[in-house]
Amino acid sequence: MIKTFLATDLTIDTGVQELLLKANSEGIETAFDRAKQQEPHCKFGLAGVCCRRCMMGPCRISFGEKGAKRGGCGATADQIVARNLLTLIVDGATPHVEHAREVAHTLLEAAEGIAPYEIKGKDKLWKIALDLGLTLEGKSTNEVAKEVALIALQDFQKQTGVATWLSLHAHAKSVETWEKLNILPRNAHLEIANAINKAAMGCDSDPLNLLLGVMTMALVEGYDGLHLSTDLSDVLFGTPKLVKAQYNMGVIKADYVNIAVHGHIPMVSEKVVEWSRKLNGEAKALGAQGINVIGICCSANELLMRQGVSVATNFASQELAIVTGALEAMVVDAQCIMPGLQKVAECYHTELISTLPNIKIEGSSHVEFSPAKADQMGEEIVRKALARYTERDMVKLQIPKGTVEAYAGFSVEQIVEVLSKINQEDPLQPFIQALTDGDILGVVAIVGCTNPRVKQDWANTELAKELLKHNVLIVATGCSAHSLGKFGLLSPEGIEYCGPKLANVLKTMGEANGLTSLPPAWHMGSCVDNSRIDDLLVALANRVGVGVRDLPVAGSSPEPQSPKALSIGTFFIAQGVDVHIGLNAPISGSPFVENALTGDKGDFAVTTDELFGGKLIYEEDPIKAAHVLLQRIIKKRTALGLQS
Ligand code: SF4
Ligand code: MSK
Repeated sequence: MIKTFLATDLTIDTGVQELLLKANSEGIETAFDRAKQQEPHCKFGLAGVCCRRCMMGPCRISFGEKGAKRGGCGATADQIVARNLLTLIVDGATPHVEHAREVAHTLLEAAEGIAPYEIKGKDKLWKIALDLGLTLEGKSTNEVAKEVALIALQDFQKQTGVATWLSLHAHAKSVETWEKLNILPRNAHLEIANAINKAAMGCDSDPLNLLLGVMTMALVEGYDGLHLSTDLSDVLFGTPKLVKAQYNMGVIKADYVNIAVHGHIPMVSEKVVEWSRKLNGEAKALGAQGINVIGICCSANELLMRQGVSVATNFASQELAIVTGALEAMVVDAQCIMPGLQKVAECYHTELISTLPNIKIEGSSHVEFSPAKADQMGEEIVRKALARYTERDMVKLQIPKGTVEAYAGFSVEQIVEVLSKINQEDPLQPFIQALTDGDILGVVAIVGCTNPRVKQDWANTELAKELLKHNVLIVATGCSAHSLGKFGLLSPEGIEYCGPKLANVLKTMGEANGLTSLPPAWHMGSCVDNSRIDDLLVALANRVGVGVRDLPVAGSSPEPQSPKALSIGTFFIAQGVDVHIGLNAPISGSPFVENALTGDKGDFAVTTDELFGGKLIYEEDPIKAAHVLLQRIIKKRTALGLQS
């Protein structure tokens, strides 16, 4: 428990600070305590030089003159680090690939009338169908949706050719690069199996070949993870539009039945919202004002973007939402769910409910999701929450006060619509003009997590503010977007942090759309919605007639926690986008791997900077990181002949 350090050292979120003190006084341990208990972290693990791939080991490579330079099988540090990185990227990409497959399967069953979901995103469906070369004439929505879902599922089966979702979305110049390097993926499952096979004991021991395998996995992540998930979720639930909601623990309401949704899978969270609305009257019969659904992590993003559901908190403080004593239920599906949640829930009346058939939590309740039985799941979950309301212990109730207004819903379609109010004929033109003139110096995507190893929300917000000051527009996803939301950067008032040129652009764009200004950071969605950022970059590159690698843009994950942050980052590096991380990837034990990813063009035998046009930048100080990104953006502007 927090004894030897202060809550103010752990997070800049004052609501979380208040709840950390409450947890401490009640004897409850959280991720912030456990992270401290793990210090100091194993230096071999941090450097990526320990190997557990066979029972001759585990082996580890020493850093100094003395000690082992090879594992029992003869593997070197370069080989071990490259193999570990490959499986780490598989760990990052696979949850998104499963996410995408589950959405595709749900769409298929919805189209067949088996799953109770209405297809809300008809425009998106028609667009995807046309892009796939399907004919629409004489076909019903469900017939087209079925054809699209079946083609999507081929991206998990086909043995030859290139993954269809890559062909749908990738920039031609990027594809040319990937083709030359022979790294184009065929189907997601095949490439995951191939990567695990490459990394197995006694298989691939060529560090360069292993790194090319990393880039193939990054493309699997990008297209059969991110893009496929976003596209088909938009088909099922609609494409996000500008929406206003609230942030912070204060969105949990004392006089309501509170249900938190946490995880990533929208089929689960959408049904919880639907059934909460249907059963709202039953909460009133219990003496509550109604049912209040609030979000955590990326389930929050999915519901915020499409339904305007408010957000309580992000990854590092997920357990603290329960410490308010006001949650009747926390519903979880997949990814980023801390096993520690159950122990905290047991200290309160909160019921932790897992939902996916193959993802269960020791000690929690389980209400199983399947596409066909989604309504039964939604109703049962909400009824469980209603039943818990009367068990609430009022002595333990403490909800930090105050919320912050935020705008979200910046899908590419919505951005185009916003810009079309300035130039209807050519909506991207005003944006490109502002970039060309330097009124927008560049665009940086701040994405990824919060991590109890870093002061929560601090690096995410400091980096954003420093870039805004230099007229760099921010786009954001994931838990980083939540950090920005909590501190007013998703609100028009946030333009106080912008340099004058960027502030003017945002005011002009906002006023054309009935707002005082657009927010300085555009919330583009959940982790899988990094696909939207990719689509925006491809659209800009196509409109200007350059490659994505030429654009004055970059990505950053200042507080990464999940391997997903690394697999997404690697996907953007494959496009030629520089990516900053605020905690190091476990690669420093291999000069070859570290240089390949972080070196400049011409620095080493092979660098991603040389092959793709983008590289990995590791810097813990967010202000220094902002300036490294600014330099890289200015370098790209100069190459395009633009003033800075
Ligand atoms: Fe050791 Fe080689 Fe086995 Fe790894 S694969 S544990 S380095 S013997
Ligand atoms: S939920 S991957 S902590 S962003 Fe997408 Fe947040 Fe990172 Fe999980």
